[in-house]
This record gives sequence, C-alpha cells and structure tokens, in this order.
Amino acid sequence: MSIGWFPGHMASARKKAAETLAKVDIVVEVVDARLPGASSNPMIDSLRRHRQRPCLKVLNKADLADPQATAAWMRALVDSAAKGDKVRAVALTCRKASDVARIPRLALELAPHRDNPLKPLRVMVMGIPNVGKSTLINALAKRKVANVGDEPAITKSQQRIDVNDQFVLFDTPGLLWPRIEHPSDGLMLAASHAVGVNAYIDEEVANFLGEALAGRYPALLSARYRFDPSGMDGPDLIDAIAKRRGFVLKGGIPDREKAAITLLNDYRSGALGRISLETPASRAAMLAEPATVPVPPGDEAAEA
Ligand SMILES: Nc1nc2c(ncn2[C@@H]2O[C@H](COP(=O)(O)OP(=O)(O)OP(=O)(O)O)[C@@H](O)[C@H]2O)c(=O)[nH]1
Ligand SMILES: [Mg+2]
Repeated sequence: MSIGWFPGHMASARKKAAETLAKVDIVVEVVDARLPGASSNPMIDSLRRHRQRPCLKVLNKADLADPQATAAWMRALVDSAAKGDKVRAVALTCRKASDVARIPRLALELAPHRDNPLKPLRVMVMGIPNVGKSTLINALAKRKVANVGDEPAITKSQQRIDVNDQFVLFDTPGLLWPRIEHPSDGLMLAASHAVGVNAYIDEEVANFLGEALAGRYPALLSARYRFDPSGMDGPDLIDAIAKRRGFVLKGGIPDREKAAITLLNDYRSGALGRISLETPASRAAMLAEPATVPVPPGDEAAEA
C-alpha cells in the first residue's frame, strides 16, 4: 500500500512558505526523532535551498525515541554538516523548557549577522504535520500563541509571532509532499500520526508497525502485551493482541481493527516504551532499493 496525503491547504501553504522564505534568516525544520529520515520533507529542503537559507533540524519528541538510534542520527547529521551543508541538528523534546532554551542560540549561530539589536532574527518553523511545530513556537514564545493538538493539520495557515525585538517566529501548517516514493515512508508517517486518517487503513499500518516492532523491540512488546512475539509477522501480532485483550467479534473472530488501533495508540503515546522506526543504517539500506512508486521524469522539478 502506498500512502499519500496532500490536501488543498498544503498546496497553498507551500506557496505561502516559498514567499515567506524570502523574508526569514533561517528555517527550523522540526522532524520526528523516531523517524528522522522519513519525516524530513524533501520539498522543504528544496524550497530552503532555492533561497539559500540555513537550516536547524530539530529532532523533536526525542523523549519517545530510542536514545541509541537518536545518538546514531545525531552522529550522521554532524557528519553531513562537516561536509559543508549549512544544516545543524539538535535532538530534544519541546515539552522541556531547558531543551527549548537551546534553540535561539543554535539558530543565531546559523545567522550570526542577525546578532544585532536593530535586526531581529527571523525564523520560519517548518515540518511535516503533527511533529510539534506549534508546541515549539509556544515554548519559545513562553505563551500560548498557537493551537496544538495530537492530530495532523491542526495549523491551517501561517502565523507571525513577534516574540520580542530580537526574535520573530513564523508558525506554518504541516507539509507533506505530493508523492511519497517509498511505501515504507508513507507507512512510518501514518503510524506516527502525520497523515490524515482517511488516507490509510489502520490495520495495514498496524501490520507494518507490528512487524517492525517484533523484529526490533520484542522485549517492549512482550512487556506490554504479555506474550512472546518472536517469529511473528504483522498480522500474527495483531491477532495475538486481539486474543490477549479479549477483542472478539461475533462468531469468535478476532477484532483485528480494535487490536490494530491499540497497537498504533500504544506506539504513538509512548506506552510501549522508547522506539525508533529507523536508524541511519536502515534508511541507507532502504534508499539503496529502487522506489516502488516511480516519479515521472521532470516531475521533481515541477514540484520544487
Ligand atoms: N511526547 C512528546 N509529544 C510532543 C512533543 N512535542 C509536541 N508533542 C505533541 O505532539 C502533538 C502535535 O503537536 P503540535 O505542536 O500541534 O504539532 P504541529 O507540528 O504544529 O502539527 P500541525 O499544526 O498539525 O502540522 C501534540 O499532542 C503535542 O503535545 C514532544 O517533544 N514530546
Ligand atoms: Mg501546528
């Protein structure tokens, strides 16, 4: 199954973002620390490169991610910065004030010419839906200036926030891109609640998630559901959760949908423990395989 979600408000938000980029100094791209590759939007990267804006990549929700995987991602991102790319990275949780307090200094390091009382640092916060952009904006502003919620597309239009004389922020609607080339990216994004619920089927996403977790985090699954998941594929795991939790339909058939939603919610909320869906190594291996949703020649440029 390939998952894509590009509702109308995203097309206009992309246009608006392209205009605003001319007026900002840096982009803070918020990604999900549990899937830093799949949650990095190639469209945002090409928009900001077009304007030659530096980028601070914030691996947010690090409180939910596997610390070892996050450390590996940070090493990989530091290596790519060393190759001259004007991208820096930080892993944090925007629910922690001391983590958020690091951001203004890191942003200023990327735009040192704005360290001037007469010229405020202008930062555009971008990213895919539901990664915590508005939560970060509120934490930086130290007041509630933006709505937040655990659903994609809470923010539907761009907003400018003058934090003080030296710091201006732009909150933007979450952006996906029109064609997600690798089906596993779409599935990771849906599992992590970055995609509208009408664009996927819970059971299919949970089958993918279950198989990934049975392979990488069997101990977390057995601690939560009290059975041994070794050797199970996704559908087996969903059946086992249904059985264990007593989710049955008429005729004794396992209620797979209810079990699927349980698994998705337990992953999303962190109830299963700290989990990362990809590492730099798993991403490199995935990218080495041909995409199964081919991009027609010339289309990439048209979308940039
Ligand atoms: N565990 C955890 N949850 C977070 C963190 N940051 C944000 N959240 C939660 O993630 C959800 C989405 O937050 P928002 O700030 O609305 O996300 P957004 O990127 O602005 O989303 P859109 O406007 O829909 O694109 C909310 O339920 C937040 O409470 C974090 O660091 N850790
Ligand atoms: Mg928002």
